[in-house]
Order: sequence, then structure tokens, then C-alpha cells
Amino acid sequence: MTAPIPFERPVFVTRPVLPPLGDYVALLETVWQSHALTNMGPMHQMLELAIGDRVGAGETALWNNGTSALMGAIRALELRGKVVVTPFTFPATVHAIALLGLEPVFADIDDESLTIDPVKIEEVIVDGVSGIMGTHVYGRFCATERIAEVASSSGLKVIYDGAHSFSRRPPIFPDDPTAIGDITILSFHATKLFHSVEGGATVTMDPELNRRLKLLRNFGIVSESEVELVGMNGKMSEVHAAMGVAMLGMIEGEIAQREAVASAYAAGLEGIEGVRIVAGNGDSMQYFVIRIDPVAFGSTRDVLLDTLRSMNVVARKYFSPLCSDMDPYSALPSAQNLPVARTAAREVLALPFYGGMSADDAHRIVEIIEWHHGGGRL
Ligand code: T4K
Repeated sequence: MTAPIPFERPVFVTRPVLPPLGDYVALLETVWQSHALTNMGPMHQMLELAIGDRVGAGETALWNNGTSALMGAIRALELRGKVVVTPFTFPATVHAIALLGLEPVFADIDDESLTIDPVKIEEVIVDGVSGIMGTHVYGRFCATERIAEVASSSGLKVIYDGAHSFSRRPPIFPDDPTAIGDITILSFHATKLFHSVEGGATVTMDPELNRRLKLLRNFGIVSESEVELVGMNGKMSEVHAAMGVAMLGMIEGEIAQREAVASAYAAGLEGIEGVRIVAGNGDSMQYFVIRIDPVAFGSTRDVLLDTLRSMNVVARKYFSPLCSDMDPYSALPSAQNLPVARTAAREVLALPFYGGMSADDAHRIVEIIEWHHGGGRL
């Protein structure tokens, strides 16, 4: 096989979707006229309602990003001491625990779903654990029913990091009372299929928790004369909310375009020994992730990544290194024995995946993977 032609410009793992500039400017004009720039103004209210409609369950509150939504969730549930958490996630999940002075306790993941394993959660629950945090990795759901059983038998609260979960067609959550846990957070960062440049949300089935979450994102202020809680500034500005409103109309088209890219990838990758598709095939259209079995494929993920990068394909190792191997956490006893997560972190690779790509781009990336599999190196 002859060497494939490198891409002329870098093809990144994602490229933010943008609404027509005119649509955004028209919304900004109303912001300019009102002089309401933040503090839950009209754009914020409009977006919060629209997101709640699309979520379709429980009550939704907007936040300025997914990380402060995670911190708000921990505070709203009054978690203390230790929190059981997955090591296979973006650092924000674990940092939210540590930033609030709590200690993460890592539990290994399930090899198939790459989400926190309920059996491993049970094994690491010790005195002082007050909650469980799982990540719906690449938008694939944790074993929420089983986790609910573990939590209720140990008196623990459950938070789900659903940063990747909004990137799918409704219903966003399965029709299952355990799906949201006590609180689920969403991220609307620029790299997400739906975004408000920076942004996030919390979802809960409990109206009182939603009331507390809304207080927590605004300094705990109930009224000019009453501050009920130690809160923060987690509010989304009107300029960001306007972007979210402009983006609402873009979601379906972007999902459809990504479906075409995913089909092109799937058709091409099928049959390459040692390559398995783990995300991008329906659950969520946020990431297209493959897993490389180094023996069957004949090369490690890292060497393949070098080849892809040499061809201007900027694939990413989401999520490697494991959070448990990062400096702030690597000395924790629970960070030492996570074999399933460690293997996954060595093998996963998020390929470029966004609506602006063509099926031909996906074919060319598959060709590079095939060429590498056949022994090709630059
Ligand atoms: N929990 C989970 C499970 C998460 O994945 C995340 C965030 C969070 C919590 C926290 O939510 P937020 O607080 O962020 O709302 C990116 C995103 O910054 C991060 O939001 C996301 N997860 C994570 C998976 O991906 P990086 O460090 O990979 O970003 P970066 O700058 O390398 O961007 C990736 C590629 O995207 C670039 O190579 C080019 C492209 N890009 C990026 C940006 C920001 C653009 O083309 N334009 C842009 O403006 O973290």
C-alpha cells in the first residue's frame, strides 16, 4: 500500500459548531438594548427553559461551565469526607471533589462501557464516604440501576458527570428513575456538540435540590436581605446564553452530519484487525472513539497516534493519563490498583469527529490507520 497523502492542515479532534453570525448578532442586539448583561437575564431564562425542554426530565439550572456545576452539585448534596469516583474521566470530575477539600477514592471501571464499575464501588466504600461520582463516558450511561442499589444500601448520594450526555437526540436520559442520580451535570463547552462557548447545567428530579443549586450559583442570595448558603458565582452571562440560544437550531443538523461521518468511519474500520469502535455509533454523537488491541493490531495506540499526527490528524487520548495517575492523586492508596482503567487508557483514541468533516476526510483517516496496520510508517 502506498503512503497516504497527509492532510494539508491539521484536522483536530473537534471543531466547534457555529451558528450563522447574523443570528447571534440579532440576539446580541437585544442584549445591547436591554443592558442586562448577566444575573439570570432574559437570554439566560430563555436558554434555561429550552435546555430543560430538551432534557425532558426533572429540573434544569444553567451554570457558567460544567466544572462549577459539578462543584455546585457536591455542595448542594452537602457531601463530606470522601467521594468514590471514576479514574477514567476528564480531570474536572476529580478536581471538583478535591477543590472542595474532599478526598477522591478511585474505583475501577467496567471494561465494556468504560464507566465506573458498581462492583468496584462496593469494594472501595469505607467509613467517611458520602457520595459516588460516575462519568457517562463519551455519553454512554453508567450502570445507574446497580449504582442506585449500592448507594441506597450504603446511604450515599449519587452525582453523574454527564458532560458528554447532551450530544444526543432526546430523550437525553433513559426512561429510568435512576438515570439522573441525585444530580447530573452537563457541559456546554465550545468543544461540545451543543455549546454556549462556556457553559453547563445541572439536572435533578428534586425541586428542593434545584432550589439549592440555583442559590449556590448566585452567592447563596435569596433576597437583598437574606443569604442562605455559602454560594459562588456560577452564573452564565447573557452573551454566553445568547450563543446557546443561537445554537439550539444547529443541534439536529450537526447530529445528522456526524452520523454520516460516523458511518464512513464504521464502514472503513470494520475488518481492520485489532480496532474496535467504542463510541460514536448512536449513544451520543460527541466523540468517535476506537480502541486499539496492540497484539491484534500489531502496534500500540501511541505509535498509531504518532503516525496520525505525522499526517496532520490530531486525534486525542481521551482519557489518558488516568486522573489517578495525575500528580495530585497518584499517591492515594485507591490510585494504585485500577487495572481495567489502566489498560483502557493505553488503548483508546478519539478520532476527529465533527459535522464540518466530510465522509472523504473519514475515509482518508481510515486509510492512514490501515496503512499503519500494514506496517507503513513515515
Ligand atoms: N467532565 C467531563 C467528563 C469533561 O469531559 C469535561 C470537559 C468537564 C467535566 C468539564 O466541563 P467544562 O468545565 O469544560 O464545561 C476539552 C474541553 O476544554 C473540555 O471542556 C472537555 N471536557 C474535554 C474533553 O475537552 P482539552 O484540553 O482537550 O481542549 P483543547 O483546547 O485541547 O481542545 C481540543 C480541540 O478542540 C483542539 O485541538 C482544537 C479544538 N478547539 C478547541 C477549542 C477550545 C477549537 O477548534 N476551538 C476551540 O475554541 O479539553
